[in-house]
Formats: sequence, C-alpha cells, structure tokens
Amino acid sequence: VVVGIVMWRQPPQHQEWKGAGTTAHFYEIILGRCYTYTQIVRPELGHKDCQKIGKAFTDAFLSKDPCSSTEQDYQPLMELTNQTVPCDKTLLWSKTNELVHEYAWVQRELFTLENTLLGYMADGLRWCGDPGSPEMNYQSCPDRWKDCSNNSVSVFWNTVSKRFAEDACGVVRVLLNGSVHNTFDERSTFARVEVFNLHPEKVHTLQAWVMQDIRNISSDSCSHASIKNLKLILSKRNITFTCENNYRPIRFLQCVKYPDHSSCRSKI
Ligand code: N1C
Repeated sequence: VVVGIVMWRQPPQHQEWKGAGTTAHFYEIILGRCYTYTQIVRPELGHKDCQKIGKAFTDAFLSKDPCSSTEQDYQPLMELTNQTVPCDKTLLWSKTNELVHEYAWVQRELFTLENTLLGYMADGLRWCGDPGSPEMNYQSCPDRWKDCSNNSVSVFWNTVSKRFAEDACGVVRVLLNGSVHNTFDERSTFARVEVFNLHPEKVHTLQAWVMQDIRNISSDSCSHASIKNLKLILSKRNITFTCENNYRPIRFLQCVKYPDHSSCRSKI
C-alpha cells in the first residue's frame, strides 16, 4: 500500500478577527465606482485620477495593523478627493440609512456623504490589511465592538465624516429615526464626529427631521430626551436648532412603500 502525502498549499495566513473579511473584488469595486461617479454621476466634478485614488485608498490600510488605523493613513486619499458641497445642501443622518438615500435620490441637489465621491466609493464595503502581508484580508476583519474601535473601516468613516461636517455651510439638515429609543445616539458618528465638527461661523442652523416608522407612529419625537440633549449641545456651540416631526415630503416616500397605511390614505 502506497501512502501518498498530499501537501495542501495554505492560503496566506492572516490574523483572525471576529468581523467579516474584505469585500470580494474590493479593488475593482472602488475603481469602478470612482469611474462611475466621476464620468456618469457627477461629470461636472472635473478630472479625478481614479487609478491614483484607488492606490491611495489601498495604501491607507495594506501591510498595516487593522486595529491601529489613523486619520493620517487616509490623508493622501482625502487630498485626492476634495469636493465642494454647495451651502444649504448638506444632509446628515443617523439610523436612517435607507430612507435618507431614497430622499437624496429624489432631491438631487442634496448631498449625503454617499453622494460625494469618497462616500460613494466606500458605501457598504469592508476592508482591512495585515501587517504580515501585502494583501487584503478576505477572511476576517476587526469587529468594531469585539476587536477594536480604531479599525480601518471605522477610522475611514470617522475621517470622511469629520471632513464632510467641517466643509458644511449655511443650513445643515439631519434625518433622524424617531422609532428607536436613542434618536440622538451619543455613540453614533453623527453625535461623536459630525455635530462637533460643524463650524458655527459657517453653519447657522441645524434642522432636524425626525421620521417615525409609518407602521407605529407615536407622539412627538422632537420632545424626547435625546433630542433635548442635541439641542443643548448645539446651543452651547452657537448653532440654532430646529426640529420637525414626520417631515411631509419624506412621509410621502414612506407612503410609496406602504400606500394602504391609514396615515397615507387621506387625500393630499
Ligand atoms: O453612526 P451614524 O449612523 O450616525 O453615521 C451616519 C453619519 C451620516 O451623517 C454620514 O455623513 O455619519 C456619516 N456616515 C456615513 O455616511 C456612512 N455610510 C456608511 C457614517 N457611517 C457610514 N456608513 C456605515 O454605517 C459605517 O460602517 C458606520 O459604522 C455605519 C453608521 O450607521 P448609523 O449608526 O446609522
């Protein structure tokens, strides 16, 4: 009996993390999105070097510890992707990911971060590298809660969200979720990063639209404790705060999804 010894070629050994790994075809996706954005979505942005941008993106995290990511890692990428959003057109959000983008899709002149080049490229993706390898880790990436908060993806969103808020001017809007207990959540990017990086010299008002789930509309969300906290923070920062429950244009979008719901049946 001949016993053959089969040697399996091992896949590159990366560190194991608790979160899902880099999105398959990450590089091709960001490159494709960069061309789509600059050529088709907003050709008025002018020339951007997508090859250079794609390389700056991956250089920010490849061959590095994905738990010690820094704002500096992303600086070259930030410098290649600066973009001006007109005053009064910035739309922030927290816990309303789907609804806010439905609204921005209709109100074309408004910009969420995902309507800017960098947000558009990175939306919904995951990525990380490994100090012992020049490749992306497709097996696992750090989980924000179970592994580390300074991971390559979280630091990216903190960095781009900070710039997005710093660049805003005029009236800034925010779409919040009135059907979760912490409508203004102190741990959110909106609360931690964006509110504190709005410049009071440029941003005179933050206008909140608090939307409730159409299937369980409750009382006034604007008077909830977490919103009072937001109002207090802004008054200390000399930014006027306004709050509106169930803003009608966005309610209509919710009604497109649930046209038979009682609050959608009245004649307009
Ligand atoms: O933590 P959040 O919301 O308050 O973040 C939303 C806030 C928006 O105003 C954006 O400008 O911060 C910006 N932002 C994004 O645009 C974004 N796109 C995708 C922050 N995070 C973003 N993501 C991912 O969703 C990212 O992985 C982050 O952790 C979540 C935040 O969702 P949230 O808690 O609803």
